Amino acid sequence: MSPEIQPPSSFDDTSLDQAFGRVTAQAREEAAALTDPGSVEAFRLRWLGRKQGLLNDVSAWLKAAPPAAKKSFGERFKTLKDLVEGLLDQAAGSGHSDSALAAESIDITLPGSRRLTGAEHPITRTWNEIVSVFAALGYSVGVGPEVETDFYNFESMNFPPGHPARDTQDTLVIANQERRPLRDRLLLRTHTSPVQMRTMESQPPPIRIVIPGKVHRNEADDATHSSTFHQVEGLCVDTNITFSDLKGTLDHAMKALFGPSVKTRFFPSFFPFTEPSADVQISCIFCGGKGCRKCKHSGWIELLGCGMVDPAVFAFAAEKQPAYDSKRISGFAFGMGIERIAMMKYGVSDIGQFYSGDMRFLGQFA
Ligand code: FA5
Repeated sequence: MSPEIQPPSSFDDTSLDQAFGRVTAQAREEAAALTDPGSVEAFRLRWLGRKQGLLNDVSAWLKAAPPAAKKSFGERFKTLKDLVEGLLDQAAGSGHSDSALAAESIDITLPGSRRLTGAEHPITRTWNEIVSVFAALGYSVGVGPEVETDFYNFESMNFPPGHPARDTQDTLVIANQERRPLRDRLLLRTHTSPVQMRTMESQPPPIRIVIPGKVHRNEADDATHSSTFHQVEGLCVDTNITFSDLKGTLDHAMKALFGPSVKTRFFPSFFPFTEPSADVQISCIFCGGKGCRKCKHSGWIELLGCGMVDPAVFAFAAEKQPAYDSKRISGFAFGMGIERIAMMKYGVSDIGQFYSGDMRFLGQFA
C-alpha cells in the first residue's frame, strides 16, 4: 500500500469522509500540476494503473470493511474514481469546453471551396504529342544540358570558330571563361542539335532518337519569336538511310500532328550540320492551302528544318565512336520549334501568351 494513501481509522461515515476527502484533495492537487502529455500519462498510471494504481490501494481498504459499511464505501469509491477519470480527461484535453467546441464548429451551409483541376501547359502538351508521334515509330527520347559547351553547340555541328553561320544563332555566353580554350567555353544552347553529337558519342549506330528541350537565343521578342523557346530534335542513323526516309517520316509526323489531309513540301535550305538541307512547309491548316492572311496568301506555312547528316558531323562523332563512318552509314536529322507548332495547332497568334501565366489564356487548355 502506498504510504501516501492513509486508510480510514474506522468505517463510520465521518472516518470514510475524511479518508476519501484526503485522497480526493491529493488527486485534485496533482491533476492541477499536469502540463504536458508525458505528465498526464504518468498521472494516469499512478492513479488508474491496473496493478499499482493508487485507486487499487483505496479499493483494498474494502477488505477490512464490515459488511454494513460496504455500500457506503462503494459509493464513495465510485465518486472518487469518476473524479480521477474526469480530471484525466480534462488534462488530456478531451473534455472540450463549450467555447472550444463553438470555435471549432463548421457551418455546413457555406459553399465548399472548389479545387481547380490542373492541366498540362499547351507547350508541355505539344511537347508530349510530338514525342509520342515519334515514340510510336520506335524513337527513344533523349535529353542534354541547357548550358552547353561551344564544342557541342557549334564546332561539332560544323560551325567552325569565326564562321558566319554562328551569327544566325547568337546566344548568352557564361562570363569569365577567357582562359579556357574556345571549345570548352560554356553558353546557353541555341538549339537541341548538340544532343545529336552527345548521343552519337555515347552509342554506336543505329540511332533513332527525339530530343525535346529548352533553347535560348539573343533575339528580340515579337509575336512569333522568343529569346527562350523549345525545340524537338530528331536523329536517325543507320545503313542506307535516304532522303526519302526523311520525307516519309516527316510527312507522317505532320499528318499525325495536324490531320491526314495536311500536305508537306521540302524547300532547299542551309544548315551547317546537314547536307542537303531543307525547310519543311505544310499546307496551311487554316485555309486548306487556298491562301489566307495566316499563310500570307501562299497556302503554305514553314514549320521546321531538316536534312541528311553532314559527313563532317559524322567525322566528329567517329573520334569517339569509329562506327560513324560516313562511307558505311547515313542518317537524317530534323529540328522543330514546339511553340510554332503549338501556335498552329491551337490558333495562338502571340508567342508571348505561352509565358504570360495569364489564367484566362491557360484556362482554355484545361
Ligand atoms: C535549328 O535550330 C536547327 N538546329 C534545326 C535543325 C535540326 C535543322 C536538325 C536540320 C537538322 P532553326 O534556327 O531554323 O533551326 O530553328 C528551328 C525551329 O525553331 C524553327 O523552325 C522555329 O520553329 C523555331 N524557332 C527558331 N527561332 C525561334 C524563336 N526565336 N522563337 C520561337 N521559335 C523559334
